[in-house]
Amino acid sequence: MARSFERPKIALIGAGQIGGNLALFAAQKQLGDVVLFDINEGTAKGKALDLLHCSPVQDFDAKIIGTSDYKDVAGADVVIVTAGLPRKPGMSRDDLLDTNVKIMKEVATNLKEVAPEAFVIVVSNPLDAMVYTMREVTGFPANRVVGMAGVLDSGRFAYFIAEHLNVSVEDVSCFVLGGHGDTMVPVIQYCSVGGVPLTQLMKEEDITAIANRVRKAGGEVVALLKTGSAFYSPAVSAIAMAEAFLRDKKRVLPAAALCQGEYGVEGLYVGVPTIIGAGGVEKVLEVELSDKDKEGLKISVDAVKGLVDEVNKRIR
Ligand code: TXD
Repeated sequence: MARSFERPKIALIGAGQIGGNLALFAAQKQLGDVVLFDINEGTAKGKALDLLHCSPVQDFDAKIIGTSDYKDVAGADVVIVTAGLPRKPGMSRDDLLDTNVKIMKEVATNLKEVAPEAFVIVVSNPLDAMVYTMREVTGFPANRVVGMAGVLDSGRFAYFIAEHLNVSVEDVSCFVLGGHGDTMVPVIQYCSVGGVPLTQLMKEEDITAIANRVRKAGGEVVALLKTGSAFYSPAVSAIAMAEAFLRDKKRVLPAAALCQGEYGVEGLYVGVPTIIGAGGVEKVLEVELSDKDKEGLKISVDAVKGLVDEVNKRIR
């Protein structure tokens, strides 16, 4: 009896701007079979069919289905959640909380039933509050519920540095800590270019200007697009996390992980350096921080706590 080499099953809850690109990138990397789920069934089915039409041209073998029925999500190995409203110009990520916490609760309730063993990557905003909601409602272990923000914010940080220094993005290493909002903390002391500390290559005022631009980079895209928020960069960032899990890459990636004492944080999801492999979030890395970054992280954690207090009023 031939063994069935079943491909991993990747469920994408939300088939919108980010969800559609998640499906394309997952298929192009042949990470597994894809289920595109959306309450708007036509969007899910139409994008799935369009993506299948790409497969002969791009030589990828993947089953891709569109659906609005959670039965099709059953047994997913990885679930990436983008269900929810995106920002419009003038809106903060926090403005989305009221609507998106209801959506997150609905998605989490269904995932608990149909995909109880999945590694869940939450993308929806306000990110730190939405991933907290996912974990609270599913009751999944902390290592199997994570939020995507740090890979995106650190990518933005790395790009601006590479652009300023006119060097390859491949040689810039950096990460961002804290909440996915204006209080995020680009950690300058650990940023390097080809192994050279950034502070030896750039003036302080230029570094500060880039750090500030990173904090506002999402809003910069929203202001230009006017109809929604960034979607290519969040999609590739979530795919990097899914790939680290599916291929047990033990990637060291910044991600919104549950802190249980690390950085003096208890019971909140905030952006921290993590190791992601087949065990999901296998470890939260606690690094030494300057007093300035410790203070910045505290401010960011306090902002996340305020959002989580609002979530608890709505899910308890
Ligand atoms: O770094 C990050 N984490 C952020 C996340 C980066 C950029 C955008 N971020 C957030 O992702 C954004 O603020 C939104 O909260 C989500 C999704 O953004 P996207 O741009 O993909 O939004 P769309 O295009 O509106 O897609 C959302 C889809 C849409 O097709 C809806 O029909 C669907 O979500 N939706 C649902 N699907 C399933 N179940 C429910 N209840 C539901 N409600 C809406």
